[in-house]
Amino acid sequence: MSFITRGFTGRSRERDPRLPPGQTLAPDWPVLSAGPTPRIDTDEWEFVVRTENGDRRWDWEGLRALGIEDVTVDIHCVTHWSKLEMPWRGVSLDRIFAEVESEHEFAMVHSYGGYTTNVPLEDLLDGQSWVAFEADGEPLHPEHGGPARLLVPHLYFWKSAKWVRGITLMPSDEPGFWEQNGYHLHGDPWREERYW
Ligand SMILES: Nc1nc2c(c(=O)[nH]1)N[C@H]1C(S)=C(S)[C@@H](COP(=O)(O)O)O[C@H]1N2
Ligand SMILES: [Mo]
Repeated sequence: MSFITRGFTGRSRERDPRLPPGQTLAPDWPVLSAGPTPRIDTDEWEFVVRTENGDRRWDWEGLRALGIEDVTVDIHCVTHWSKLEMPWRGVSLDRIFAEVESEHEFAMVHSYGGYTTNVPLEDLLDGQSWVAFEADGEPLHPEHGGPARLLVPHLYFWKSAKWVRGITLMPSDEPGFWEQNGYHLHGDPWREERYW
């Protein structure tokens, strides 16, 4: 009997199992940007994948034509806030990389404004990341990375580059902007890969 009682009281204090260690729920959606918000018109927007074999380029309509997906995911910021079950719309990186030939296995993600972040290709493919242009049922606000940002929800949110403009594939892993400033090279929230 004492086992059942203990289990019952324990449960009421239990953390939401969807929250990684050290995270708490955000009441709203904070804005975290290292610099000013760039304004990019979708008429001028382009997305470029650069490899050892050259560049592959999509404009706004061309990228969307690859196929738009609706996904509902949890996001986790290294500054300890999370948002659960957020609806997003975007194009899977699987669809983009289906049109790219490369031997390289590491990606540097580039943003309008100069931000960069590194992600191994194995964390971008197989339904794990998107070029996203809607969240919470609305076009992405410029402060949140509109017109388009990367979405890699299984890694800390600094990997989800706002105002994304392309990806360069590399033969080995190299640190991006925050990674050069002490953030972890990989950034798995379930292993608390925050800093290094
Ligand atoms: N281009 C760019 N992307 C970025 C950042 C940035 O400063 N510039 N900040 C990162 C960090 S540290 C976080 S936590 C999230 C914040 O996204 P949000 O402002 O939409 O919440 O964007 C990430 N992507
Ligand atoms: Mo962050």
